[in-house]
Amino acid sequence: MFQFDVITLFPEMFEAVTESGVTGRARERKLFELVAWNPRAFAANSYRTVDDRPYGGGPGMVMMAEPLEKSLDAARQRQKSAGVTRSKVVYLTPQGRLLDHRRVMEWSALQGLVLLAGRYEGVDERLVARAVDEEVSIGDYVLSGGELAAMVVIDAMVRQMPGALGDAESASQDSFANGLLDCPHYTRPERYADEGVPPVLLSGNHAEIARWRLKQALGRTWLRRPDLLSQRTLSELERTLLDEYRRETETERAAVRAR
Ligand code: 4FV
Repeated sequence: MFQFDVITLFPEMFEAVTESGVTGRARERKLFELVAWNPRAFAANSYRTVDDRPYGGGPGMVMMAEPLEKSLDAARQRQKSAGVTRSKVVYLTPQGRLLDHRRVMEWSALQGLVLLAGRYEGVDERLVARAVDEEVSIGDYVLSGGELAAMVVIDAMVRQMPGALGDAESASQDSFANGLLDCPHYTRPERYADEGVPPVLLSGNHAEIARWRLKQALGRTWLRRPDLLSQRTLSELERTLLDEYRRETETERAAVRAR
């Protein structure tokens, strides 16, 4: 059972991943456990202070090192007593390296993760230097707290756990599992807003359908995320399919220009 511990001033927020959907079901199936630690419970004074004004002045407040370090110690101790030997402390911050599928798969090989969700302007840097293994960002924008980012990590990881997804669902079909964006999807009705469905998908020819889906995934990755293509070597078939897609796209564009 994978062990998640989160350090957060808002433990109740994590009900979003523990009480509903695929992740809620995975927790019921004991694929993972999540324990939240509130630094306020480790505050040194009766006011349960966990933040203070920034040295050097400026707006906002900074989270104090001590309540966080005590929370992290308790979380690490719990994981140890749960038999976890391979775990990491991850601080969710815009200053971190961008989260991607490769890192999710890397962490999936661990037995536990301790996720530090900050609030205010951030966390005292001395705590980060002492207790954090990795700083990770979910994107170049600023949230009001690290909780949503921590839940993004938990959701992405739980999907990779064997037994988390029903057989109808499979993480292997996910975008990025093969380093490409996903192909388009269609369902009933066969005609919607006077638009049909690509005929190959109604053909029942599974080889042709798989070929079409791979071609669409390659083409959309080429159009929308060429950076992903440059990180990947294409097979002979994939090169052929992408060339087809590019030629067809060029033909369509020329037709539009000619109108
Ligand atoms: C964030 C991100 C993020 C910064 C200040 C919390 C906020 C506040 N975390 N990816 N983007 N964190 O915006 O991970 O404390």
